[in-house]
Amino acid sequence: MSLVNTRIVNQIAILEIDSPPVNALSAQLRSEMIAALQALADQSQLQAIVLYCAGSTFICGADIREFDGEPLAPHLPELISHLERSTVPVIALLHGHVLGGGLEVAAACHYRVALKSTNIGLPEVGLGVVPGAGGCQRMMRLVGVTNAVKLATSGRAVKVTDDNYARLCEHLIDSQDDLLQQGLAWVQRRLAENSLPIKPTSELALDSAAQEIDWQQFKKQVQRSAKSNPAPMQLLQQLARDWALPVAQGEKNTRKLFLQLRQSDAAKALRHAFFAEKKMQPGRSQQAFTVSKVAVIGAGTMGSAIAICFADGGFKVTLLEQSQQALERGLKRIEDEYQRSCERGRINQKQLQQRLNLIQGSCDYSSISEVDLVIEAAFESLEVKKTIFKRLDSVCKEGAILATNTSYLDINVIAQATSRPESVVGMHFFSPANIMKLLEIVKADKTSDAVLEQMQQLAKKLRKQAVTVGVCFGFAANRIYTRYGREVQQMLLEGASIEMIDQAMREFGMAMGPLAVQDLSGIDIGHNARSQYPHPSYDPGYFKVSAALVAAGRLGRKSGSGFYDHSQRTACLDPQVAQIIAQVAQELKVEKTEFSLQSIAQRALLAMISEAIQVLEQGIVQQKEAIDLIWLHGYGFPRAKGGPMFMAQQWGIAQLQQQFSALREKQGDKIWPRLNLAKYLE
Ligand code: T1G
Repeated sequence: MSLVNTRIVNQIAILEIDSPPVNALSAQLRSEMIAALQALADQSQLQAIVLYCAGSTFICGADIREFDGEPLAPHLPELISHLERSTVPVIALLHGHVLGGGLEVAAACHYRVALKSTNIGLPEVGLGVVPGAGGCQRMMRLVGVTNAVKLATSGRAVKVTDDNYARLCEHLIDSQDDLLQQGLAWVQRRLAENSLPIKPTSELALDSAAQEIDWQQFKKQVQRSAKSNPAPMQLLQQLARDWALPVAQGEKNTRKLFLQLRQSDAAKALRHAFFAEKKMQPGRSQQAFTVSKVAVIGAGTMGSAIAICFADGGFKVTLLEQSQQALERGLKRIEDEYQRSCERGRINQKQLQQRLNLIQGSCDYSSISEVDLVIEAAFESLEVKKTIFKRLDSVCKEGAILATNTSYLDINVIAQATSRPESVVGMHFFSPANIMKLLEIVKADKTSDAVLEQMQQLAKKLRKQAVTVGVCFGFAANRIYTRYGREVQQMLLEGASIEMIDQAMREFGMAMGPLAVQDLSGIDIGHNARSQYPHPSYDPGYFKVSAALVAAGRLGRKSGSGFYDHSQRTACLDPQVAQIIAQVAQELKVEKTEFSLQSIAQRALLAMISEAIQVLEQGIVQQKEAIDLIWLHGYGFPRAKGGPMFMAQQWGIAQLQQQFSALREKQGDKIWPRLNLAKYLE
């Protein structure tokens, strides 16, 4: 099937691309575009060529699926050259998402006309690569060096109407108008005025302001945002070196870097994350979305952040508390959070007020009788939740969905407290709920498919990464996170120091060390949740360090001390904790192990992988991609490492088997069970 159709109207050639779903620049598309341009080169009467895409978007970029293999001819620079060297003016009509290679194609055309709703961007660094077909060099000449460098090193898309980028397009069209019709009319007008000269982008001059670029400032910004992804910094260094070169030379240098990076581990991991997110996206829904009014029970840290989530998504929210005092504390917390977002420029004052107006407080259950969805975010106690759900069941209208934000508790037991178990579901948010993207949708035994469908659609509207999980202790995310925590504490007992463990995981790329996280969230939270379940008899050291710290009143930041001493502004080590750990290790007669930063990180990852495979084997999640998305979006796992299952794939079955059996030798097969690795890893 041809992807490019050419027709000529009034001596203007319309080269229409139609390669669903997003007009990605596959080898076939590049080849057909070049053939179409070559065929047009012989048309002497031609006055212009208009490049236009059918469907929801202009070319969205290279076909990322080609990156795992060798580069396929014809290569994008060849197509770019045909466009730029055309003997008649080429005008790109832009809509949707003009990204990566798509923007490189548009920048190589002589003119651009766009719908005002169009987004433009160079997201390549987010895939661990860099623009490989002169996009940086041509954008420098079209929007200025600073703006081009910012666009390429941030990887973030901007609106085509953004003040810094509006000069990219010679003409902007209202979004509800017909792009092709209006675009052709503009071309015809300019031709009639004889004001459509050919101006190859690569021959345009660089702006004089480029001399004053503060490359050090750029470096600080990139260092802050790039985390463990090397591509942004490598691109910045490349551009700082050769921004002033002619396009051909600059493009050659950047393409060389692109070809190097596309096969890097980071690029493979980032591509894996991209496609895992696509695979986990819900299909087109057959069911109408019926949730509009929402209630949140509990105005504590989680409840108020969940209320913010919904207000951010445009939902009316009733925040219900037992006492006026608790309610006012929650509303104040929400207002403060919105003020902070405003100060950081994430929202403006008008948006702040709009969102605050969506959230109403109440202490009266009758005020939520007509809501479509309730999210309970009360104290993590089964009895408290059963009481609340019993009351919700009697107050809420028929068909209302009753969700709980519990992290660990058995939702089947909570559902039994109601007469509508088919409408009971888990919506497990991750703290801070208004920031972390992960949302675990917990399917209890009787949760209906219709309710799950509503949850999937709701997650999309809340811009959350949804993963549907089954009921077990900690569901999928906290169950694997608990296993990670257990291994960290075991390493403490075997002699690894607190600072070494946190340093090892930070250097691996986690946002924070696991023990610093414990102090932040409160050591007693996990301790109390675990105390509601029997202690595994086969694991004598199971969170014994946490138990000893809680017994000593060391709950973390909130009590002034935990794994660290928080009495000063900066957390510091406390010899008392090392004594507590040594005491517990001695009582348990734990054998000492020599650790390196690398071996600590590896052991932690092995624990995650082991538990993840058991979670898959027990059907708590259905796809292995779900495990990686849980860690990327719920716990700050470094995206440039892909996730625990991606890393397991990279290590390979043989190495994993060897590592697991060595640990099984020491700690037994209950803690390190034999696993069917071949079922989940190639
Ligand atoms: N290549 C291959 N497949 C792609 C793709 C791409 N670039 N973009 C999307 N898809 C698939 C996606 O997997 C899904 O497949 C379907 O299209 C619909 O996507 C040379 C080197 C454009 C904003 O990074 O950001 O150019 O699940 O659900 O919500 O220098 O797709 O249906 O089987 O996301 O409307 C740079 C990535 C590449 C853009 C549309 N470009 N794509 O969002 O649809 S590198 C990108 C997106 C490059 C040059 C460099 C989004 C979108 P399936 P979707 P959407």
